[in-house]
Amino acid sequence: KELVIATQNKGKIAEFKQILEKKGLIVKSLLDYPDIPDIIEDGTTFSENATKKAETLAKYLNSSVIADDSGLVIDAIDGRPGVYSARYAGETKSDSANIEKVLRELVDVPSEDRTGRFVCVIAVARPNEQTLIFEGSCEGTIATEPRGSNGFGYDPIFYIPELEKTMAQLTSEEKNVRSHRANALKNLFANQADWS
Ligand code: ITT
Repeated sequence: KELVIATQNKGKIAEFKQILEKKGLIVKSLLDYPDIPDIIEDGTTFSENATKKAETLAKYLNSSVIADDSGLVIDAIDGRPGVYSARYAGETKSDSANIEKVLRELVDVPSEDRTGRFVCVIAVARPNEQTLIFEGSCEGTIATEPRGSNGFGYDPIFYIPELEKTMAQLTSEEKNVRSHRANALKNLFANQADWS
C-alpha cells in the first residue's frame, strides 16, 4: 500500500520512510510529484498548515494524502519559532541560521528556563471525507550550543535531559521511537488503523 506525504522536507521524508516502511507501506512525497505548484503555508497554527498541505495534494491526486506541519515551541520566547520554524531566520530555510537566531534570542535565559518541545501535527486528507488531525510532541530543553550531526532542523540544539544528548546525537532509530513525529504517527495508527 502506498502512502503519499505532502512534504518536500528531506529530513521528514527519511523519518517517515524509516517508520512506515517497517509497516510495509510504500512512502511517496512531493519530490515524486515535481510538477505540483508550491503550497503556500499561510496558516497561523500547525493544524491549519498541515490541513492545507494535505488537502491541496489530495485534491490534485484525487487520493488520500497525509501532511506534517511541525516546529519547535520555546517557552521563554512565547512559543516561537513555532509555526515559523522553517523560515525563522529568512526565506532560505537555513537550519544553521535558524539555530543561530534561536540561540541569540535565548542568550540571557538561564538553563532552568530553556524548556520547550517539538510539536508535529499530521493531517490526513481523503477525497470527499473530513480531514483528520493527529498530534505528537517531544519535551526537551534548548542547549547553549549545537551538538551532534544527525537529524535535521533544530535537532543539534534540542537537548533531551533523560538521555543527556541532543536530538542530533541520537541515531535515527533512537529519534524515531521518541520524536514528536513518531508520537503523532502512533496516535494516527492507534485511532485510525485503516485511515484510507
Ligand atoms: P514541508 O512544508 O514541505 O513539509 P517544511 O520544512 O517547510 O517542509 P514545516 O513548515 O512543517 O516544514 O517546518 C518545519 C520546521 O520545523 C523544519 O523546517 C525544522 O526547522 C523544524 N522541525 C520540524 N521537525 C523537526 C525535527 O524532527 N527536528 C528538527 N527540526 C524540526
